[in-house]
Amino acid sequence: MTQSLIPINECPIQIEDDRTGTSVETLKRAFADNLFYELGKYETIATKEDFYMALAYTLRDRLLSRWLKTVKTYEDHSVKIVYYLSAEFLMGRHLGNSLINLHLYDRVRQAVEESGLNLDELLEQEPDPGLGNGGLGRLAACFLDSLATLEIPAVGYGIRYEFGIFHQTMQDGWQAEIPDKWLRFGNPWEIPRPEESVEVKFGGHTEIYHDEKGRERIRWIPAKTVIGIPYDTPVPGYDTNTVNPLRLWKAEASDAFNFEAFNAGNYDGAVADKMRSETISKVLYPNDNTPQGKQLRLEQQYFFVACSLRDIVKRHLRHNSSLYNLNETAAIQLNDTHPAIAIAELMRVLLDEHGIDWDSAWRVTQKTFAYTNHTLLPEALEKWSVGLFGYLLPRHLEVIYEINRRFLEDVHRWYPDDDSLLGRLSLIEEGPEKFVRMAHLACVGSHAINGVAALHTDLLKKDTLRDFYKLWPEKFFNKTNGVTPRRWILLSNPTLSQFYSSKLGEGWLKDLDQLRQLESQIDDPEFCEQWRQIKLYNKQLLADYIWKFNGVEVDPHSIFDIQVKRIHEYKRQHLDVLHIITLYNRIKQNPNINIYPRTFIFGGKAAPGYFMAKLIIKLINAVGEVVNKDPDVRGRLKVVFLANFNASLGQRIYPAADLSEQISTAGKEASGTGNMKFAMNGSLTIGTLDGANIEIREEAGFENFFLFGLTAEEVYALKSKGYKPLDYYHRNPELKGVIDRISSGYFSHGNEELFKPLVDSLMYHDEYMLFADYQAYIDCQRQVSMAFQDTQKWTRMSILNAIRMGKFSSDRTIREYCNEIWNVKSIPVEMEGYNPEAA
Ligand code: GPV
Repeated sequence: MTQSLIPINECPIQIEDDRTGTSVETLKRAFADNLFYELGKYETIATKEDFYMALAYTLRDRLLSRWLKTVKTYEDHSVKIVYYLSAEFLMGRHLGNSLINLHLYDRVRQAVEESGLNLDELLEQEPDPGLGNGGLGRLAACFLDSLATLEIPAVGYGIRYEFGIFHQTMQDGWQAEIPDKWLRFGNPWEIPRPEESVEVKFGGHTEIYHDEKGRERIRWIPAKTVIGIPYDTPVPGYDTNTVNPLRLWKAEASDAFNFEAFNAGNYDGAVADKMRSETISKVLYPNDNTPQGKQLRLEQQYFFVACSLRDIVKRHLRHNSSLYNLNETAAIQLNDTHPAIAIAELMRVLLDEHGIDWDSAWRVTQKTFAYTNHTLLPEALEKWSVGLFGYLLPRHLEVIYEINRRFLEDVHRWYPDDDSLLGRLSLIEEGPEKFVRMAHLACVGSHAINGVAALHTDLLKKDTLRDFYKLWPEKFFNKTNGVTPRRWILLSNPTLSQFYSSKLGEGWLKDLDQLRQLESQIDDPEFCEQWRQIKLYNKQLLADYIWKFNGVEVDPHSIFDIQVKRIHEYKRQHLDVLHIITLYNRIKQNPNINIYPRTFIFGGKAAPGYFMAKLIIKLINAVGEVVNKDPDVRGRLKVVFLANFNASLGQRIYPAADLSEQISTAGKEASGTGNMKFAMNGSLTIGTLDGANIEIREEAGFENFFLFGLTAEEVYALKSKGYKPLDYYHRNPELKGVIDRISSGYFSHGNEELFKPLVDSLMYHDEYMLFADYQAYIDCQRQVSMAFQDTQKWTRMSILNAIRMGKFSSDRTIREYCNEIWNVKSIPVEMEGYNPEAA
């Protein structure tokens, strides 16, 4: 008999594996073990961060078994994989989400409590990974959640920015930016994979040569090499074993390159160049809906695209002998044009590195890519100067010119009499300076083009991309956005979720349409009363937060009227301010006027270089300072700006809202997704006929939505006939009173200059037509106040909004992409004896 190393009776290994087990006892033991071995701490010297980290490792362990089984399942099946390429992923905190998706929330809470700690406090320790600006980046994160939940093989590819979106603080009512050092304490959710690093080339020139068969070929002689190192973060599905990777690339200098420079005696030069290479993944550009034509930004785009494509091609070639059938194993989705350079890069790889002929390469490329457009703002369409492009990516510029030559030749053949069409469709914008139009590249290189809400897709067809629509109507799709109910209902609003589950079971979390079954209870007073209690409770929690962080006391019985989103003129936060000042002026005129109490809550970041957006933040704070302490107001109006709006703060805010402000100029907001999060949590919307508002209104019922303002068509018509904002100012005394109040310096300690740029821009241009919509907005807000005072009516509208939002689950959106664009199927991941519920 062989002697075992550890006598069996003393063996410390438990029957239930400490890395996968999910009983409370095992979780406690694993938590303590991770604190000791991963953090090198014991209880009495550990900080809250240490405890958070130990808990994060405990969850990561439980993700790993599923993750590896997912990898194995996909390898065995050699399945078709969705590759979601995005410059931004706004994931939000991981810990709470893992607890939810692994069904471990209650048991981990118990384990943590029995360890003498508070779970909510530990959850608050996690830095919010803010690798995105706003809706576009958050959409990518919701999509990854739905992909894993629907058991679709998928990889998210992006950049591991060392600094994500800046941290916003308030200084004297102005926005101040602080760097986001989210990696300071290390990141327990990621696994670096240096063995899978890839090289990315930049600059240099191209040359012609003859290959061994005597064929003329082109090769790129680059000037510099950068290394991309992948960092993988597990993305678990809800209530499945599927765990897909989010693979983010970090840039490092190539040793080979430095070595040459060192040997040439240029040590400090080599070190400087090393830093320059690493700069590529340093920082997220903080612009939303306005591209920055900076060289570094183009370097970022090409960097992550080149790394990702190399990875995709490598994975394909493990099971296939050539790349002619790449489109059978890969569906690559371009999240806006930021990764559109992938079209030229794949062509280069197929042509130059694999010797594939142009026509075959182009066929494979078009079948592999699909493109999502996220904006109608003309100034937001990316274009790169041909000079810069050719300097950084000389071979890609050649490829783009050749794509364009062949494309325009086709167009000329199809429409021989329309010469201006060629100029409009060209991938190159002509003029004193030439530009590469990235949206045009994305359109010609993809088999599918989609907008993100019905109106947006219509306007793309009619306006922004109309010439492409004329060529290829069959390429156009609408894919109305959605958001994940796991984060945006279950995690954000546990009280409402428990209420739902007590009535319906948990099926609604994977099939949000099930909430409609609750419509049968809408006349039950008990049901409605509970609904009100839940909302009031959530409002109280937010009121506590506001007291803690802003020092402003707000009444949870007042209307919580909330606008949170990036600050942008087209989103019209300042229209909301015009309403506040209107009410304030009415009170000043007659302090005894009957005004229902309202709390106006704002949140959102301004791009650091966007002067007008920053001035809007200052105006909100300035108005708040006056209104909040004016004794005539008697607390009936409160104005609060919550600093540093991000995913985590959103989770606190959406459940507490009564009124959701979705007031963009019609035709400007592609979809909006905050609108969906509010409505799902029982807010009513005051909104224009813009983006997904239109579809929200259709689902909720017209009578349960506060609609106002010009339609996109009316905006267009009014613009064409000549819009004169000043006429509105002169004809509307209340509007005049509001503007004059701002101009007088009333909100700026007598300084008449401070808000002049904002006032002038409204009076003399008003690009976004605030004045045209002002009266309709004010009237509609009066309807809101009336409706709120009819408690039963309001409750009914709130319930109907929440339970009719099934369409806006990102699960629905992803199913549509899978069936209509990607042509992929679910592949369940089977785990023997592995049932988290039963454990
Ligand atoms: I382009 N969006 C964004 O957040 N950043 C951008 O740079 C661009 C678009 C947003 C749109 O503004 C929203 O309307 C939309 O809901 C979101 O993308 C997701 O599609």
